[in-house]
Amino acid sequence: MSEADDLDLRELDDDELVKQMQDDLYDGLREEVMEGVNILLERGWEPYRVLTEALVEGMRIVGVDFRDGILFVPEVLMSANSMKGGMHILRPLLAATNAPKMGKMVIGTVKGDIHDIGKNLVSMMMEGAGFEVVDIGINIPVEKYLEALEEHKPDILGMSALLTTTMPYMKVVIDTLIEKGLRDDYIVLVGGAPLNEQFADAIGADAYCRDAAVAVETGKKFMHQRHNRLAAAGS
Ligand code: B1M
Repeated sequence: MSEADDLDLRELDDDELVKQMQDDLYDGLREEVMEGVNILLERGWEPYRVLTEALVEGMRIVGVDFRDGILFVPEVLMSANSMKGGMHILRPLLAATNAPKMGKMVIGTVKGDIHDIGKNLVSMMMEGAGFEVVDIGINIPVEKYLEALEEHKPDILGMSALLTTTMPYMKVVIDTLIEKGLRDDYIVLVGGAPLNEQFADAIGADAYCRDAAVAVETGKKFMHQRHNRLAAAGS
């Protein structure tokens, strides 16, 4: 019997439980992570707090040991699977909203890149803020972005990249939009751990979003500007 089997998560206080959940995420124990999420919610924690303090922080720790060669792909996949278990519980809570409809976003992770946890979080939080989100998935080539823009006619195009080798592909997408005379039809927001504001400026995106909360604020800000411009043009 493992140590995790012996432990009754309900006997832990909040700080101990959060620490234990981060350890369980590290060890890829999906059921335990999900149980921890449910206990924190029962104790009155806001879904966003559970997400950031227990899950996102846990995944940050995994990332450090992955970088340092202590954890390898199979283990990190199990951590990712545990994180997704927790997100599965939080998703309807974060997406439940009475917020007025803000606009529509198409989002995908760029070609060559299969990281999707950050993108999924952004999608959830944008939905929670009243955006309609069309998530077109991972490893998305420019043609698929164009198809989705044509089909869904969003206000915002969101792109995610987690690798230094894949982030330049965002420029390929933006340059193609420029070539086709479509660039000004969309607000282009980009995000992912290796990006920064200078990179977003350099590739011609409208803004870099450090995290999902910033993506929501930035999306809202640009939608307000867009509505004001349309109102001014109509008056
Ligand atoms: Co990968 N991986 N990985 N990985 N992985 C990183 C990114 C890495 C930094 C790890 C490390 O070395 N420390 C490193 C990249 C190094 C670099 O490029 N400089 C790396 C590597 C090297 C690799 C492989 C090449 C490993 C290998 O095969 N040898 C390989 C590449 C596969 C590929 O894509 N082609 C690989 C594979 C994997 C797994 C499959 C095992 C797994 C992904 C599982 C999945 O996503 N379903 C994985 C994971 C889990 C990670 C780490 C540990 C965690 C990423 C994550 O989910 N973070 C990561 C280390 C790290 O980032 N610290 C790492 C949690 C998430 C909430 O944060 O994704 O940053 P994040 O999203 C944030 C913001 O960035 C922002 O908001 C989000 C929410 O707040 N944001 C956006 C993100 N996208 C946005 C889009 C927007 C707006 C905001 O649009 C509007």
